[in-house]
Amino acid sequence: MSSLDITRLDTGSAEFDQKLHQKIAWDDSIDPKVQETVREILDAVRTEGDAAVLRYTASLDRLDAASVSDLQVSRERLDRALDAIGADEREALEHAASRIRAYHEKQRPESWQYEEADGTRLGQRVLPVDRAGLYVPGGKAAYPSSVLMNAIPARVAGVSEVVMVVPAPDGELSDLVLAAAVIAGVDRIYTLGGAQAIAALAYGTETVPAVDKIVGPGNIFVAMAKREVFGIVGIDMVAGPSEILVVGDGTTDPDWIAMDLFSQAEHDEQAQSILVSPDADYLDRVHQSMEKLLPTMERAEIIRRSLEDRGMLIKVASLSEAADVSNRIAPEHLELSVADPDGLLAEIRHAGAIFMGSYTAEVLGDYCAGPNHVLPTGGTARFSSPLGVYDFQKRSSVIYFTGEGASQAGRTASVLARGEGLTAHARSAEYRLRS
Ligand code: HSO
Ligand code: ZN
Repeated sequence: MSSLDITRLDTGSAEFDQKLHQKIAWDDSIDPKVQETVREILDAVRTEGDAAVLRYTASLDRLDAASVSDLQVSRERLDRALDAIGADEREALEHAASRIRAYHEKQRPESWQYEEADGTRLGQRVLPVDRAGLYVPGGKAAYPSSVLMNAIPARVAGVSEVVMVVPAPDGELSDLVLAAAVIAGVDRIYTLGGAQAIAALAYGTETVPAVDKIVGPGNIFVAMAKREVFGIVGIDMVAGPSEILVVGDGTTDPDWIAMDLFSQAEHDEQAQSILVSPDADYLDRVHQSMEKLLPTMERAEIIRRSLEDRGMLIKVASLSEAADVSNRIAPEHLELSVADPDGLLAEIRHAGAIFMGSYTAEVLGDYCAGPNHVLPTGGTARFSSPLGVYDFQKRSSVIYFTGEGASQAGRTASVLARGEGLTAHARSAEYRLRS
């Protein structure tokens, strides 16, 4: 049995606060070298368009093309991808897509309007952005599930065109990613990656259309490029490492909890997995399960590093205190693996997604429950929400005054305008007053 050195904390101990803080913190400082490189690339694509995109794609992805339109994935290639994947994979993608679609349909906000006695009408109109860009990482971080999670809400929102970019280093493309894109209803795909792809989507080039919003995960260059173009276009978020916090009262099989913690840890070494329980014995039993199961994992080394660097087993005095600890962390994923999850839910204030009871493992939410798996990380669940239909829409206020209404409101506007020393404002209102 290989020993696993995972941090044990007790909320009753004097150094609990400080140790918790240390473990939660992660380095999100901006590397000036990355920023400089990214700014150079953004600038080149903004001023030179396709030519710069082709140059960076040749040098960084070793992918030569005569024109950017040659980098658009053809209909035949997409059909080949659909044929190449297994029937079970195709069915699973379709099943997941339909559940994700059904859930997101419920999110569609309605436009509204109300009328006052004098005929004044006030409303809010909700409309989709015209075009959305979806970044999909290449290589081992290319998750077909993320293609579904990002593209489907855009489609449900009514976005007219969804453009996807995915790097194809040396021409290599994942059939599952392409199949997911077709099933999710992506309109066109370019094999582009890195900051140059983000630049193309943000500024537009002769070939790649400029989009209004860019979503999707990526490496530090992509994350930095998204930060830099924010303001010219909207972005979803700049995500940190993924996290899970499990609250366990001892009712769930320790092997199940161990594997739930592993499922987050296997994403990458910086991912964070935390178990909180009022039962010290249970923490021991889950720890033993982890030691037993770790050698059976394909990604054992990543899991070990993640758990030893950032993992925690926290002993609390009660389930209420577990809720307090969770609220302080505001985890991306929270499993309430307890006998009465509904009772405990009432005490939870901040979490990206909440998984209720022993059977509801995070993995179900990662793939096919229906809710989005793009969630606020690093404690940002205190003020932000899962990716959703609303991220691909914007609101306009609609205001209609009758003569009567304008006369009433105009008096107020005129007084306030004169108070601000803005005479044109005041007179614009006063012209419309009825004596
Ligand atoms: N747990 C990840 C999503 C994911 N898991 C994709 C597997 N594939 C972040 O929520
Ligand atoms: Zn996952």
